[in-house]
Amino acid sequence: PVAIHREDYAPPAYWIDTVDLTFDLDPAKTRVLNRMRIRRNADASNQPLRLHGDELNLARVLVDGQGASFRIEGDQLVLENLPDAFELEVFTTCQPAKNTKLMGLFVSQDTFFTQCEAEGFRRITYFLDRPDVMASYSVLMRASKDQYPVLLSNGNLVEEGDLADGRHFAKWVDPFKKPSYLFALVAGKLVAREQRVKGRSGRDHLLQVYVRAGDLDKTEHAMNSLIRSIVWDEARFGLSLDLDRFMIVATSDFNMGAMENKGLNIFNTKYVLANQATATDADYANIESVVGHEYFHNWTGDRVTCRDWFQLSLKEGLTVFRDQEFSQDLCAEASARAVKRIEDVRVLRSVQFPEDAGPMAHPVRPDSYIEISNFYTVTIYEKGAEVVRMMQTLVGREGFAAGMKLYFERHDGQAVTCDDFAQAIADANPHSDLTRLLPQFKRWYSQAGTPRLKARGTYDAAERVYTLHFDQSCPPTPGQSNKDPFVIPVNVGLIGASGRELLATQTLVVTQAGETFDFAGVDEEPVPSILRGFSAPVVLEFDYSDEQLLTLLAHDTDPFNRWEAAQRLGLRAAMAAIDAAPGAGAPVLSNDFIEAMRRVLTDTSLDAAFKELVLTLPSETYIAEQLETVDPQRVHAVREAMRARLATALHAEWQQAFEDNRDTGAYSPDPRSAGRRALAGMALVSLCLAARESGDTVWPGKTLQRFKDAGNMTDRFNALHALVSSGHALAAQALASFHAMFKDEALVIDKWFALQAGAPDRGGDVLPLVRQLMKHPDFSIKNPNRARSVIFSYCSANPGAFHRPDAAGYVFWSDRVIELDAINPQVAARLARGLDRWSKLVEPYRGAAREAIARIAARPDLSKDTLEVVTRALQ
Ligand code: HT7
Ligand code: ZN
Repeated sequence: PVAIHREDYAPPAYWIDTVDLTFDLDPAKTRVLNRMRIRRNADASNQPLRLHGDELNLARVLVDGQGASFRIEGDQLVLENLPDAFELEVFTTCQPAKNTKLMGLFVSQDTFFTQCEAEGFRRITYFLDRPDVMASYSVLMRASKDQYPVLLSNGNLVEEGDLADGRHFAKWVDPFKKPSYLFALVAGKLVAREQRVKGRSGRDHLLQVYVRAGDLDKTEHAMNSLIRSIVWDEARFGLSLDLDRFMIVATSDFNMGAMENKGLNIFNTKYVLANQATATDADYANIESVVGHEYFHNWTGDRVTCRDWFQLSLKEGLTVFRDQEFSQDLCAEASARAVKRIEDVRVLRSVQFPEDAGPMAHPVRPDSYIEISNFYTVTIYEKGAEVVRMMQTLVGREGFAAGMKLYFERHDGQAVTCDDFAQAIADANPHSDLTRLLPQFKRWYSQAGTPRLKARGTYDAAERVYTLHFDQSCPPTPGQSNKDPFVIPVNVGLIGASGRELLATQTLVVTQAGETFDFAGVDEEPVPSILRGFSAPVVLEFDYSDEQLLTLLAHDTDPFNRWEAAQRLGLRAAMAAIDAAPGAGAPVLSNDFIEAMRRVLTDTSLDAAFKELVLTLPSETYIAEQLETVDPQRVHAVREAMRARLATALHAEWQQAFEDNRDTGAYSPDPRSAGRRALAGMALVSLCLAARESGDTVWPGKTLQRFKDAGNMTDRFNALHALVSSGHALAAQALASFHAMFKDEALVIDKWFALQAGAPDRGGDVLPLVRQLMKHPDFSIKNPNRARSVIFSYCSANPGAFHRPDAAGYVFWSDRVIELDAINPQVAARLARGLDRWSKLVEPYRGAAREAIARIAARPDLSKDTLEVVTRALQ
């Protein structure tokens, strides 16, 4: 397969102004008639028209109503000797029922859906399937009225009616020009929750959330989230809904979370359906942020889109930033905002940082790709959002809003680049550091890798001056051996030894490889609180003493750095235990650390959600990232020992925490109640773990009772999790009753599978269990959610069970990648990322992992998705 390079971008040789599509929908063979008005691009060189296609059966091609000569070259339909402007009619068929890739037009539970981003439209019809070709669409759909009573597409319904033979039709016209990746169609037996709302300017909108008949009682939260999103975007950025009708449709077969098709968002059911009996607090929060994310794309993605797919972060990084801000702004309390920020940073550091250090590392604006689907990554999304966040830090919140306004004034209706976005933010803030440093700042877009920021401090008591010195560097990444310095906004405050804040937050802008900053009028030797709020996506190294970290944990006014201090202490303890000779007998946690955790757990001024985050030890993947070479079993054993120690040493406090937070009253997913449930759940896990060590049966019994009595899914699932993760005998009974209770709720059954596949390994028991789960009648590898709940939960989220000295986990993984690749290459390629960090492993894991990757790479007929991932892993 050939790589596509950003530098080779050229405007299209033709423009497509209008597209009139007629669909005769049939699962076995759908007929698509595509009439386009096309004109030559006067600015481009004179070339043939090359339309993209993928797995289409071509029946007819007419130019201006006449049979035309054409040829098929690979996947392209090529026409030559065309007039400057003409009508092209292409008639094709496709087979939606056989479409297991879930790209293009596919069938899920007897309903037609489309997924066109990034290159799925070419699986529906021949087209210039690239985001800079924006056209006006009209869509005529015809289908059996009985089987497909609801017919939806983008824009407005302009006509509908009955046809002969029990068929009916609907015609939709989208008032906005759009790229083909935003096209959508849905046809099936669906019902909708509806709500009419008025925008700030008084415009009426009809909002609809479409689901299958039995799921209507699970749509209230999604609808409320949509309304909150509309209100927020008007208030924060002055951006209003531009459509009369905005629809969300849920499908249980979907490769990703959701898709922002203009006016017709298609969602994975996981991010729509919720009621208190079936969804956890985390599900509620995810639904709110994904509904927000897709809605915000209406401006950042749909109204202003990407010139080419290298600019993907233009819409994704910016829209993640917007959904993160939305979720934070919905928090009534500052502490809840901080909790959200910590959660976002946790994802960035435990998933994106490893990506940036591995074989798939790429800049936020990549330079090349083989398969664009492989670049829907945490770097494009989450690191991209951090780049936008740094811009906001450098120009201020108001300045950023002004920059957004200018961006839309300049580029509404256009397909643009990351440069255009950065330029608009800078131009709206002419006196800002961002504008002064713009070319250097844009290295965040062009250089991959996570910068290291080494800081050291000196205090001159006589002069009352504290000096902070920074050195920055960035490790090499594939294709980029040397990096130039980044612009790094570093939020800093100073704390006195007794906990008094000596200096409130200031933003330092580090631009050099080495740079020094002085703080005058500092009365005592301070503890620096550096990178407050995680103001830049860097690894900060500072040689804190344990006492200094304990001071920050107890007193920092910045909640992020309070949490960070505990993470540093936990990480330090883990590293020391990993370095110590196995069986040396040294305690895995110091008394100071345990006492600090006791103080946090009993501190009545702290929110439960914050306590839960502080008491969660750094993850195994995060610990592994800090090591030169990784023995995954050692990392797992050490972390488990640390968890067990915290569980037993704080037994009385866990009991109290459970009692204090066990009852949250009538269910509401608000951050405060959710935080209390999270802490009660963590307490149960700890109490069951401690019971395992001591042989006590009281807490497992109480946990089973709580599982039975729970009034909401969060409490029920947390109790089940406590039994399963402590390996208690009562877990089997609870698991069986959970399955019986929720056998008709697919999303809950996903949780049931995931919990078991992700359970701590005891003597190698998880892999046989996973094999058994794959034989369960409810398992289907073709359904991405189900495949993720079993296979990904084991291979990508259960390192202690997956990294087996006998390599059986890796063999299982390679078998599944190969199996999935023939069904759904996008899902397979995600799974194929599971051993990205193989080269850090110690033997025998390293050699076995390499062999498993090579085994996949050696398969003939591998999709380019999976081939790109495994080839890069082996380089
Ligand atoms: N923009 C959407 C991307 C997406 C996607 C990409 C490839 C294959 C399937 C997909 N489904 C959705 C998602 C988003 O960021 O909003
Ligand atoms: Zn997105």
